[in-house]
Amino acid sequence: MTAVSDNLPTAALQRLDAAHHMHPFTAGAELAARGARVITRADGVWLTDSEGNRILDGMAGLWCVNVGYGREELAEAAARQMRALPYYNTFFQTTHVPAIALAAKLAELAPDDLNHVFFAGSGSEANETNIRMARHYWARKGKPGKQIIISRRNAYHGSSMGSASLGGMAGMHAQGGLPIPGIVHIDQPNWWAEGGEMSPEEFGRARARQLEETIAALGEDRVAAFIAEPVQGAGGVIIPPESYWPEIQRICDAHDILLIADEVICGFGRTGEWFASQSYRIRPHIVTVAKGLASGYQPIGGSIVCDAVAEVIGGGEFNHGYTYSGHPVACAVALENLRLLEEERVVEHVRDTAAPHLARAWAGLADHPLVGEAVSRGLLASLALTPDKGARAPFAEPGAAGLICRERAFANNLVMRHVGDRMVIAPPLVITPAEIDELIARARAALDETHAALDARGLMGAAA
Ligand code: PXG
Repeated sequence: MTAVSDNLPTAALQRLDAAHHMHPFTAGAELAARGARVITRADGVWLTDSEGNRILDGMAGLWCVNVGYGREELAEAAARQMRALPYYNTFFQTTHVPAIALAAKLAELAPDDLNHVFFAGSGSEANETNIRMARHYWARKGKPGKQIIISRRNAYHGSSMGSASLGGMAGMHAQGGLPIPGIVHIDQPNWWAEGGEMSPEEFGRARARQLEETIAALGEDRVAAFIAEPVQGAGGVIIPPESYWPEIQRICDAHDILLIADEVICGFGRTGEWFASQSYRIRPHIVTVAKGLASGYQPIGGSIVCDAVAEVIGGGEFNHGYTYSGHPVACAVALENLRLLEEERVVEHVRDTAAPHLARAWAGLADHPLVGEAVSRGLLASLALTPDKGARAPFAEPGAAGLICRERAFANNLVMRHVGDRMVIAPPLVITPAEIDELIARARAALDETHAALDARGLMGAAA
């Protein structure tokens, strides 16, 4: 067989991909027929494909390349660590310098008494850890009945059995016998789609109070924890009303349950603070991290744990861990990534420059006839597509508009994702104001072309 390299023609690469590579969250046969786009290189916020197109990556890979592509420092950090110590475990009373240094750095960056880190290889693994840790915590506290974890519909917490059960994606629960026992879901704070006649603030409080009602119905002595993303990412960048998080915090404090903030997307500058828990004034017991921790240059995740929980868990043996918990190369790259974010003041760039610029420009898309709301928080932004802005109406054929819009964005060399009929972006944090303007121009072109396609196909009808 010829060596597979980017010297092969695109069609040959696509044929081999279709024959042997099973893609996540993809209808394989359909993709095989059409051929996957082959990405070969990247720099800053720009991807290059095998046909030589330059594509603006409005999604930072998969919400993770915070520091941007092409950073030599991260390649160097990986190579240095591979030469010194490519692998060692942290299980049997051993440790190593990259894991020590990264845990200490995360304790310094994370707010309040979040001073301890349990490492994992991904966000899914970290949330598996959180399920076991929260349940084990209460068992060690003499309350073994506190086992239920409350989560939300349309949440995303990962794709493994436990983490997908925490998630509230109906399509995922429909495959493979999910959810696992002991997970209960409440409704999401998505005002645009579900707020009806309520004001956003009334609605935010009402949705938060579902947590209190659910704790009461289950019994406080059966509930271990509540888990949520500060801003839902994969659910469509749902930015909660300002009233939501203060009410959730009050309820968690009042009812003696753990609060787990899943910051896999929100962490490491995405919202203009190191952690979204800081921007929303949330005081979690456990914070899930992954993605931006190493800007996607290495697979790594973890749970940042408060003193009180770490003390209880550490009082005995916690029978849990992964071969790659605290992988030295991943830790070394994460540390170097955090150094770049800090020294180049990337979080301040988001807060003071990029996010305000995006907020203004993105809000301007709300004048487009297809756009029902255009919202952002930091460098997370979304559009609700609608056939009828005034009524906040969904399309009669849900998802078609979003899919067309994603394809039109791709055709304009912009990666913009769709979640049903919401369009979302989360660009690298190093994006410049000029690049944001370019992103908006391409998004607007995609919206215009989508509108024309929907009209031509008779798809502008609202759901009855
Ligand atoms: N929590 C959150 C909040 C996430 O967004 C995970 C946990 C799981 O992380 P890992 O590293 O196991 O993938 C995520 C991941 C999408 C999409 O389509 C989003 C994610 C993953 C895959 C696809 O938006 N988020």
